[in-house]
Amino acid sequence: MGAERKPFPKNFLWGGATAANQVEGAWDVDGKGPDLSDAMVAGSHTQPRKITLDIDESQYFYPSHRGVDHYHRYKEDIALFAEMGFRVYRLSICWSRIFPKGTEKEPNEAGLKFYDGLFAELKKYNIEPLVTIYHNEMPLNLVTEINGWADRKCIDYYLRFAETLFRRYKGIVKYWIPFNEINDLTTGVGNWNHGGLLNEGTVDFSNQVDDPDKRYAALHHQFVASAKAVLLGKEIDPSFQFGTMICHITVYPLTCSPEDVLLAQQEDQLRNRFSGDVQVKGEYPYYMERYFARNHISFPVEPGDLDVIRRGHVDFYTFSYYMTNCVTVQKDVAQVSGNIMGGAKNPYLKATEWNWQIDPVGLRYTLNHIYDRYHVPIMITENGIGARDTFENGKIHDPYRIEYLKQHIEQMRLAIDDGVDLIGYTPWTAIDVVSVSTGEMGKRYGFVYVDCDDRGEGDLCRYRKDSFYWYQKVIATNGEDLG
Ligand code: BGP
Repeated sequence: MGAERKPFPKNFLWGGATAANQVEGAWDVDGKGPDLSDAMVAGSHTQPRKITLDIDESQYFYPSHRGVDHYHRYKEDIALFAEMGFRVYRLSICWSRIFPKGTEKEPNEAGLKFYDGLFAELKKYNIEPLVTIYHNEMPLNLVTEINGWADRKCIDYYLRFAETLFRRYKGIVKYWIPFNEINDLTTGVGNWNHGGLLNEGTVDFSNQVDDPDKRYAALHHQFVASAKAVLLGKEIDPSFQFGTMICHITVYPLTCSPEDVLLAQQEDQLRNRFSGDVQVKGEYPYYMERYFARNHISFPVEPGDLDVIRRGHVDFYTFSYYMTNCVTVQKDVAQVSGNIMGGAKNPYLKATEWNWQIDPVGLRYTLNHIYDRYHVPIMITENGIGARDTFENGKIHDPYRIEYLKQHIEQMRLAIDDGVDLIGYTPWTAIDVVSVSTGEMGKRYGFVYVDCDDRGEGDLCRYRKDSFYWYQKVIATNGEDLG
């Protein structure tokens, strides 16, 4: 074997990602029903997002209602993605646009028409769609009627939605992700937007009342729904490829004390491996049985569920990667925030304004960690930096974003050289979108700037950031020229 550095594979899928609830807007247009994101009021890093089941626009501002109006501007947006050279675009299909209440027998044709148009536009530029079927867009009706995924009936409603998409987009979409960040339900923060679970007493997104029995029942229902979707999808079109999507919370022990190392292993099992093991290996891992028993957690598993999970495993592994955290048995150590959960502060890393620690080397570590365990192709389906951009005379200079992405891509290249089968990269985000955790527009991730502020003010015009041109060059050189 030669020791020359391995390049990015020739057909590497470079692109970008968004999610319907953060980008589309048009929340009540063409028959769309409200989804759970539409009930989330704008907040900030310090002010939690209120959840209001009765949507009251006269009193509150709900950023998803207008999003960045991708619904009406998708042609312009896709042309910009094509200009960057995207080979893949990760998007989600909004459930409540297709089944406004979630319970209908027939889909909403106007909703499907929108996605017909969007896929036609992608095809025009030869951009491969990567579709997330469920990305926080549960019809609000299912939340109020059956408490979301806590109810097993949700599996059938979801499958009707998935089947509609499989039949309609057979031959158009090949790559499917049944659930975004399915492991978010291993934390209390996942209750609302991942599980559609609103326990009594919850008033905002950051301080949710948790009921672990219900939460793990919901997660189990999602595992079963995902496996059934895989089996059904492959029956409809055997060339479909399905991927898990894990919010990868890479954890380090804060010190080399064996207690910290053990704690880091346990956290990794609970947060990352558990959901990956169920979806890729098709089995509930041994350590979770003990975790449930020790924590007195129980939820119903019906006969046949484990067999479906075993047979309906996915083909590839995808994950989001923004930061890493440390854990320790010590008390009173400095803390940082992070995606879905924070942890102890790592003295070797810097953090963003939102206190998410930046760790490019951790990405190489994570890629090896995952590949070593599963040996399936991997895509990084979210990675990026939330930052404030300054708009001056039509220009946005964002060297911090270029630096962040460049360092992460360098580590991807090293991981490929380590032998990891990395097949794609869709950074978060293709274009500025509404932030989930804070509801702000000011926490920007995109290559394309959208004129819209935290109160929804702005003309929504699009502008190319410096990172847009930089990424265009990265793609054109297949990751060789990182600037
Ligand atoms: C992930 C979600 C995305 C996205 C991202 C960044 O968990 O899948 O939808 O929003 O986090 O988080 P935030 O928007 O809170 O900055």
